[in-house]
Amino acid sequence: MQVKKLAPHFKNCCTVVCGTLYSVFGIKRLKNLGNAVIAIFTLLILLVFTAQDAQALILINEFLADPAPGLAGDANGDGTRHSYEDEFVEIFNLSSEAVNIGNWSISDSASIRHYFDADTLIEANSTFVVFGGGDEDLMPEHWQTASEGYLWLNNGGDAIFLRDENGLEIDFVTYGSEAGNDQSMSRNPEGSLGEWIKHTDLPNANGRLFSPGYLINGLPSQSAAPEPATLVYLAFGLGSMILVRKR
Ligand SMILES: [Ca+2]
Ligand SMILES: [Ca+2]
Ligand SMILES: [Ca+2]
Repeated sequence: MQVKKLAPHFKNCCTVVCGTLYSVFGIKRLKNLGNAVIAIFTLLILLVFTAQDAQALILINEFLADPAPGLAGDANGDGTRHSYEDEFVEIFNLSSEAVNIGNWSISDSASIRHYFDADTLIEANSTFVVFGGGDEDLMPEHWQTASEGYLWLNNGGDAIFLRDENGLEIDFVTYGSEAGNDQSMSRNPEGSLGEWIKHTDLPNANGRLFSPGYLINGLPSQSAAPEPATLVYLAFGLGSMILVRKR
């Protein structure tokens, strides 16, 4: 299984560089019109990259390709076990701000299986779940059903892609036959970029086959993924220190 990680690091570097440029050129000689233009320009770039960083902190956290037989496989809780309707993909917002994922998509290896409703919000440090199907009247607000029919997650191996409204890949996972064991696959720790394991192997799973819409062990340590705001403050602080030293 693989996770695309390079884009967030690149964006974080750009955020620091832009923030420092703004602090040095934008504050020191603000009376100079040319430098004022540079300051505004770099600030706009900073804001753009900060917004994109928030998107980069959305990840695929859990998926169920193979619902167990009988009611044990009724992941969407509608009282019926269905091979395709009870499949699901759970995503997680690792950032400290809500993110609009309207018109984002989920695909398998064959085609797009779901478009998120317009203006869908995933709250900070929260999950959002897409099921293959089921009775939407029974579902919480942070659940949706696949807009294009089912999710069609093959039990013996497949891929899942999460893309934004522009088709930019936010996260993906590829898997093999390990996902065909009557239970979901989950990140470990949950809500992180950690390894994928069988759900029952999660700490404190206590035999639970899935956990759509929540994390069994609560939020992971935030140290593995710096908040965008932290990076912005760091950049401004560094720039200000340089400015003071030059005065
Ligand atoms: Ca399946
Ligand atoms: Ca069901
Ligand atoms: Ca879960």
